[in-house]
Amino acid sequence: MDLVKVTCTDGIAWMEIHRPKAMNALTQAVLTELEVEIASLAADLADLRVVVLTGAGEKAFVAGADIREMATMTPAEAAAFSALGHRVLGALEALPVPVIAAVNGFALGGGCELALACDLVYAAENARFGQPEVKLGLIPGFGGTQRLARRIGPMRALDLVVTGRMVGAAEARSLGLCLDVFPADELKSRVQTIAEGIAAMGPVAVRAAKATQARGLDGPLATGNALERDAFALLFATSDAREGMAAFTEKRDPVFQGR
Ligand code: DAK
Repeated sequence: MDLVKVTCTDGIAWMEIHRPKAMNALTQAVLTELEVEIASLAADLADLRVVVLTGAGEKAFVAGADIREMATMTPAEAAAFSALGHRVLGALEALPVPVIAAVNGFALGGGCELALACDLVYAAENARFGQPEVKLGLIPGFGGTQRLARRIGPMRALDLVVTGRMVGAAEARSLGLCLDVFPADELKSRVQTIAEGIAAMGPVAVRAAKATQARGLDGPLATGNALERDAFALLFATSDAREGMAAFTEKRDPVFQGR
């Protein structure tokens, strides 16, 4: 245990993958622990506002699935491993609050896929992203052939997947793999400030925004717009929306209750 460390303060939960000697590579044990921690956050959502995922140490966010563990897998074991990864990343993505990746170094293979399952990605200047599975005679197994294309477009995604090349933080930003790049020693504090900014917004509205966008992207635009209309209207039944609009007209800061 203790391969994933979680601390939660004022509604902001930091989850740290903790295997620094192996560049935080994802074993079945790490993924299983991550699944337990995500389920535990999902079971106690009342005060949760934002989740931040990062890696222990200064070198790696996550350098991929653990190659040593994969080296002896049978096809059936590989299928189970891939299913576990998909389940965990799906659970992370499905958390109702925004999930931020603070990429503090290598985000390769399964590590890049983990970042892709996060809503917002920020990187340290020393971060390096890539899907190097083809170098091992493999393809991405935790959604990299799917989420990457959806996030940065199919041509840019396939370039990374078939060349296996690593990109630095600046190129990652220009590709749309991360939103912004910070000096390594500022990454945590900058991401914390961003998380606090989100946590100060109307909590019901923030969740509605995430859910509406995600559901809308799964279908045609007209369906997405209909979902937005319903969610927008529903927010007028919340005291937070009344408070937010009253605070604006009264020229004061809103005090949101999360209902
Ligand atoms: N797995 C296991 N150990 C790893 C690792 C990894 N992915 N990455 C690093 N390590 C370990 C190294 O083996 C080394 O351990 P010791 O030798 O000290 O015991 C330690 O971390 C420090 O690494 P280095 O000495 O190599 O450090 P460097 O700074 O020189 O290099 C590096 C850092 C990140 C560039 C290098 O370690 C590297 O290239 N690592 C491998 C990166 C990689 O190829 N990642 C993608 C993994 S493949 C699927 C399911 C899942 C997947 C695919 C299919 N199906 C079921 C179908 C996913 C695949 C992947 O993620």
